[in-house]
Amino acid sequence: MEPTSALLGVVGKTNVGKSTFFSAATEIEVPIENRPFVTIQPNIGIGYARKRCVHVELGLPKCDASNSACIMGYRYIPVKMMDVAGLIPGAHEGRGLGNKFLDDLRRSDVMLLVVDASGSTNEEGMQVAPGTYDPVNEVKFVIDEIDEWMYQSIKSDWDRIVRLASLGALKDPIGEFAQRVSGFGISRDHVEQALAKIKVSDTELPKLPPEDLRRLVLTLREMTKPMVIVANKIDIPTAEKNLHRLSEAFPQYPVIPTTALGELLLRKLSKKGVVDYMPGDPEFKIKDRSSLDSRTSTALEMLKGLMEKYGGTGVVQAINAALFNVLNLIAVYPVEDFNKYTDRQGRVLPDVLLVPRGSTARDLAFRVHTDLGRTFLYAVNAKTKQRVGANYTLNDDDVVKIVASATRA
Ligand SMILES: Nc1nc2c(ncn2[C@@H]2O[C@H](COP(=O)(O)OP(=O)(O)OP(=O)(O)O)[C@@H](O)[C@H]2O)c(=O)[nH]1
Ligand SMILES: [Mg+2]
Repeated sequence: MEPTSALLGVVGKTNVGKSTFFSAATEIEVPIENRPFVTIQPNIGIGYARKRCVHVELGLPKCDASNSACIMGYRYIPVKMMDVAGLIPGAHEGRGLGNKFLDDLRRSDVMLLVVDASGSTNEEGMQVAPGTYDPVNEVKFVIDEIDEWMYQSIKSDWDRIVRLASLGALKDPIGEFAQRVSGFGISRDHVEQALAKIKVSDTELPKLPPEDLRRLVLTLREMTKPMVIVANKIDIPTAEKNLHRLSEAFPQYPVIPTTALGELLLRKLSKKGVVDYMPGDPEFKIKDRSSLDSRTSTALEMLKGLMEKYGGTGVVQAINAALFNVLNLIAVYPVEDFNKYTDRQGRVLPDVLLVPRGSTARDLAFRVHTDLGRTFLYAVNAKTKQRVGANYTLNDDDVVKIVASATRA
């Protein structure tokens, strides 16, 4: 299955459950331990967002999902995830494992910032009595370290720009700057918008004092590395009181109550056939009680209550929040036959693509194939059977046939 083009980066303090979250989401076994700095090399895998499949709305008995899975009417849409080493305060000065490893996340589109909402690990990731460390503080220092990482890497390129400018060899400061930061997924548009936001003109750019460069980098980070706060360890009672504190302190980010440990347990037991659970469900059923020891039984009882309260374990909910709320992506189903909703091989709704809200029919054509985009003639909205033009703005769950003069290679 081809994942969507988005990359989700899993970041945070050390020993808060990043790898547990990653493992639960991707079903890849990775080292997990209750001590700081277990992860050193990044873990890369595919996680899934979940969305009601459009075949249900269309009244079809089933679909032939191919680039994603459709289970019980839900589409599981693959997305690339990367879990990296953990941070501690001062990482930018080389403390702990430093912050250089964040370079692996340069191209990430959104970050899942995992925080120990229960406050049972201190700044250094060492275990402490639950409720004694403040997760608001944790999120603050992690964001500061991310900002510092971005600032330091951009600053070294910046010094080269300043040198060019002093030699009178800088014709297009914005273009030069944008090119140097493009590795972060920052475009010229982003740079222009950020400069407008901090009220700096392009000619002033090469002469920016360090504080203003810092503001520019911060603005660019906010624009290009949006975040979801994964408030993990909600299975520990001290987490509850911190949830609204986190939301209050960071109103710009969704805060998703999560038990990565709970999701991991459910996926394992579901594979063994002990529980009936689909990732992202708000509940599960125990199929085979006899195979459970008393500890697992008690854990499941507690998990049941938690999931009722929060609507699930939070793992799939966090991925959904990242893709649908933060990145504002919508699902679109390209088809060949707009009456039968099939592709050329007669498969029903095989593919779903995630595109930014506001994308047009022509944008979709380009996503399917460059030739289709270039030779686009018109599209058909399969739900209404109406013809639409290149500038038609796609809606979530649209089913679309693209008609172009060059057929797909
Ligand atoms: N109670 C509870 N413990 C959790 C949860 N998620 C992870 N843990 C525990 O937290 C500890 C650290 O988990 P990891 O997933 O290794 O943490 P990490 O953030 O990847 O840590 P580093 O890679 O070392 O920075 C382990 O003992 C996990 O079992 C959770 O939701 N609830
Ligand atoms: Mg880890």
